[in-house]
Amino acid sequence: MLSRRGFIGSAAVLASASVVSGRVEAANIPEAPTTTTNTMQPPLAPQSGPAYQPVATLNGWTLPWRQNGDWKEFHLVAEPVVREFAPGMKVHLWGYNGQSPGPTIEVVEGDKVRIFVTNKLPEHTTVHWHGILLPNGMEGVGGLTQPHIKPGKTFVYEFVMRKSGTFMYHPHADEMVQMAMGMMGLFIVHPRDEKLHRVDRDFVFLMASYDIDPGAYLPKVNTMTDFNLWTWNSRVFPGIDSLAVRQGDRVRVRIGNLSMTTHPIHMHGHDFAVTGTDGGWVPESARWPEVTIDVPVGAMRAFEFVADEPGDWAIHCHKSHHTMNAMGHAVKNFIGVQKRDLVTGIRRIVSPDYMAMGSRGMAEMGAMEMQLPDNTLPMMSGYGQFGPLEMGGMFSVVKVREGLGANDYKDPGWYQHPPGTVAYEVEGPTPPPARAEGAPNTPTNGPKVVKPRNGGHDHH
Ligand SMILES: [Cu+2]
Repeated sequence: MLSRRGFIGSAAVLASASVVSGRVEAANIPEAPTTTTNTMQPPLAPQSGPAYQPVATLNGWTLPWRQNGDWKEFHLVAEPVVREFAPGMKVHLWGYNGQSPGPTIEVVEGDKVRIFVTNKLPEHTTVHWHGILLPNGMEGVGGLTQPHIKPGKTFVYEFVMRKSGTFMYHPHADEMVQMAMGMMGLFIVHPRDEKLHRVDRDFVFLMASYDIDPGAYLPKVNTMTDFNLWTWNSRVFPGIDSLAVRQGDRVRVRIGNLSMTTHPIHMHGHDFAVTGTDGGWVPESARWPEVTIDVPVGAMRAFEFVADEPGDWAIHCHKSHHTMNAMGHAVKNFIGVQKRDLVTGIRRIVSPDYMAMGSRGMAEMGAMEMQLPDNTLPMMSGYGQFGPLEMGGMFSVVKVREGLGANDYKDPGWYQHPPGTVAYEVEGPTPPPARAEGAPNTPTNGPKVVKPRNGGHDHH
């Protein structure tokens, strides 16, 4: 049992004594819990020590630990896993304890943490504890600070949590491949003082990107920029859990970015304060208001707000291609082109399945039942109470409701709007759409622009 007195009074003595005992105990490897479920597991409330508010890992879970003397012991197993990105698509990834991302590790400032890492991958690995202050030899850079963990071997990491905050873990061995294969997890350290940075709900997720050909099960690991699936905790909309919030709750969202580009995460309906990075808590006097927070590559951001606005509020990456699933970027802009007139001819030449699309934008694809290869998600999908959402990728909904139970994270369904508070249609004459003079006419583009007969610059 961890005691506050022991930590504050004799931390140095305990640390040196337990390094010795650690070597002895290392042979006694704790069991490694595993899960293959895609739905959020109930947050793991602390059984001893400070009564912190446990984090809610979207579509994920928190790794149970074993108390062994002064040490909290965890066991991570690096291994091949199958992750469903959304119903209709499963991906062969590498992860930890049955899932990608791996389970969230959750501890308290001052804890002595011992993490066993077993490698069941076909190649060597290490685990780097991103952002955590620890002895150099414990930080997991293969070749630099430790020998690699060979397949079949188990290594032990031991360190004392010197500060609270929002961190992550990932390999520092064959990184390009191992991170492209989904190896990553969250590492949350709660303050020892229960009242510090206290919130009622604390959501966490990691952002990643994958390049998976339609119909394929394996990401292309060499892709540098042209990814086609943008994930939160290795899930895409509509497969991402909604964030159920009780009206009036103080809410924190912690986001890490292990993809290859930045993600400006935008939340509707509230403004929030940026309260933390993987470097620590932002001092109260330095917090700034936002509705969008750009999360740089290899970084974490935490923001907080009071959920005082009931409703279904979108939360999403503001790069619009990141709220879509795999698509062909080479598609031309056909807005205004009457492809319908050409389709019979094209079908004769190209394929009887050819479809005329894009003449009025791409929204029609949100509701279309298209023939897709097996194990492929539509470019955009998902339905709300008013129709198709035309989204994919990095998109979810913050559902603020009156009277939810504390720690009730179940999807509360769609928001019941009070009468007279939904945008509505009116009828009446509207002006014709604008069109540049001289641009070729198509019947869909409103009134004909009449060209002057002997219009000055036309020569024949
Ligand atoms: Cu993005």
